[in-house]
Amino acid sequence: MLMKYFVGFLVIVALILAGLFISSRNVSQSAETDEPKDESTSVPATGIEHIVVLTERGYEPTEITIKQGDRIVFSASSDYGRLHWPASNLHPTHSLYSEFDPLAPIEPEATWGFVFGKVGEWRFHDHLAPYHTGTITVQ
Ligand SMILES: [Cu+2]
Repeated sequence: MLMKYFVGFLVIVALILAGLFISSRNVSQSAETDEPKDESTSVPATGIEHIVVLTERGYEPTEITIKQGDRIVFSASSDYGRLHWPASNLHPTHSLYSEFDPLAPIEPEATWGFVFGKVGEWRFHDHLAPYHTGTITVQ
């Protein structure tokens, strides 16, 4: 009699595990199909990195031309000493290139890197000091 309950218990555990396995597979499959099909955003990274520094005088350089798939690392100079937040225009929504936005302030000594997958001329600003602006041209 006990054995019968034990077998029943095992069957239930097996069904739960199977259900979890199937649902986790469905989640990962739907995540894959939800990926953007836009070719401009799925371009492989080139591995080339550029540095743009925010200083008291603004971004240095203020204009930079890079290749599609290049990465730009945004940092703040030691004299700047405040939180920084590079982001796509337009302020405050950052809607022109919404992925180009760390979505949170960056610590003064920390950097934030972004791979530019979309060709275009992208104007940007510091979200916390929006009078500091620049332009990134992606070819
Ligand atoms: Cu902004």
